[in-house]
Amino acid sequence: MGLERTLIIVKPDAVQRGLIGEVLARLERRGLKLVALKMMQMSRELAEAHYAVHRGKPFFEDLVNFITSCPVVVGVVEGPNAIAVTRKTMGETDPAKSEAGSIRGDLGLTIGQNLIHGSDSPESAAYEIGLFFRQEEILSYERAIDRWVAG
Ligand SMILES: Nc1nc2c(ncn2[C@@H]2O[C@H](COP(=O)(O)OP(=O)(O)O)[C@@H](O)[C@H]2O)c(=O)[nH]1
Ligand SMILES: [Mg+2]
Repeated sequence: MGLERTLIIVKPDAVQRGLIGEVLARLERRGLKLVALKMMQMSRELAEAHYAVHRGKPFFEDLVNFITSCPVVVGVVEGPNAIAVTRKTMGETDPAKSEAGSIRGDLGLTIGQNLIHGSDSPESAAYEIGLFFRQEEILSYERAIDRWVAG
């Protein structure tokens, strides 16, 4: 049960639909700890770096246009197995294939508008966190509930 950190982005569709709180609340309720959080407008350059692994795919342009289309909320969450736990809480990439109970399965319909990004591996988490946050913006702190969610 390794303590991990992962990058999350509340995407433009969730921002526009007034679901920032709902999306973050689901991660918090899971027991994950927010250790960095900000609202920002992603530049094209940042979006292309963030989605570099998808460069050349047919949906790349649409994806960059979408993620830069309005402000997003970017955060780092921490917890035991945070990368996989966040991905499970998000659901599948395609909301139509996501289990009910997941963020995408409860709140989304189509792959282009799937509400949330979460890093998919320790390597991508390290890369993506480094793109969005300086070391000093990531906070280490104790919560009284930590021993009740990860004892
Ligand atoms: N329109 C479209 N968007 C896609 C497709 N595949 C992936 N995407 C978008 O690109 C994002 C990144 O893809 P991927 O890393 O595979 O999925 P994720 O890690 O679950 O977000 C997804 O969240 C979708 O928003 C596709 O086939 N069509
Ligand atoms: Mg991905």
